[in-house]
Amino acid sequence: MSTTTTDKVHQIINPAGQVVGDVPDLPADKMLHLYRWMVFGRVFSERMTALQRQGRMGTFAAATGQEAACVGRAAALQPGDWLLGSYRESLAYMVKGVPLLAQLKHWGGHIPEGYSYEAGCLPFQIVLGTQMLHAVGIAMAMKYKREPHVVLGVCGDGATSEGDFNEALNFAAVFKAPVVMVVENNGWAISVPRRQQSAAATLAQRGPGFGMPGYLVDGNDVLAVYQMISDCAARARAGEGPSLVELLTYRMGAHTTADDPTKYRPAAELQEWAARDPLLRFRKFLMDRHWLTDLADEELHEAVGTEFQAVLAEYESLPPPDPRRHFDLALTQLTPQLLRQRAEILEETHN
Ligand SMILES: Cc1ncc(C[n+]2csc(CCOP(=O)(O)OP(=O)(O)O)c2C)c(N)n1
Ligand SMILES: [Mg+2]
Repeated sequence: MSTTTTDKVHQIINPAGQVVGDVPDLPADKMLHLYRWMVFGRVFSERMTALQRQGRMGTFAAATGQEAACVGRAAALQPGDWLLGSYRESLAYMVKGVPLLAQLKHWGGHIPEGYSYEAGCLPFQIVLGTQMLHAVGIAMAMKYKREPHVVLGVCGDGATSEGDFNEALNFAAVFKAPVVMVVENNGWAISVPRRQQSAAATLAQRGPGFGMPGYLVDGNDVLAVYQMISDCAARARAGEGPSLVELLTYRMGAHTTADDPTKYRPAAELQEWAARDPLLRFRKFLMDRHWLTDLADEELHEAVGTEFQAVLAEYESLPPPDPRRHFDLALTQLTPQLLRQRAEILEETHN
């Protein structure tokens, strides 16, 4: 396996919706399945943000603008494969099989929720980069057990500055772990821009330094993401070792509902990326092939909204989360400070 990297960005559909690469051989219903998930992801991020503003949901991390990257990578995996990510992985986890209700419960403060061992997804990691170590660990277990599966470890551009990210890549390369390491470069780590994160021209360049190939992919092109992750997963499955894939995308919204990006981000940058919206270009691709019409697209948006509302109603009929669990599941012995906080919150919530 070559360990060179190329600065050429892998792309199949350009921002204008034109085909510029080899389209993967997928039937129309599979293409529409990818699109449906992308629309679902957009609606999910919008509604969750609105719910948080109404006091009906906890702090939430939207993935608006990152739908192609999330859907493409998760759809490329097979049952038995694992997908490990951070707080921005909700959509990808749902594509992999984590139920929407579990996501609502997670963001609404019910713990432990938001993941599923059956679907191959561990709890979101909040401590940046740690999931990359877990991904390599699971991959090594699969290798020992000779299981024909792979693990996808996903982190952000900011997380690449963590020691854990670099240790995980080194170990994976040395021991040829069946893992694909994905960096979702959305341009920002809260208020820190990508250029202040690393002096390297691309984050994909790190791969060859560790002895694995590194690839740059247009993360707003769902087919390019799907194909690259499928190819890297196939190589890992065949015992050819890990790869590093950098998905170039953009965080169109705030870091979380607790953030205001207008304080640090130029509006022109957002406009530039809005023109590369992943949904618009895939929609055009599907329409050019007559696989989607305006009417079918409208119906799809409606169906997705109805699906969200139905599960939301189920979620809102549940009793509120028990705040005791946040403390009691974290530590067997609470510190005096935590004991005090526990008592305070019980008083505030009349538990
Ligand atoms: C080890 C660690 N340091 C700092 C933080 C605080 N923090 C939370 S999110 C974040 C930015 C992460 O940016 P990036 O990795 O690019 O992911 P994104 O949020 O853009 O998806 C920081 C610094 C943390 N959670 N963990
Ligand atoms: Mg980022």
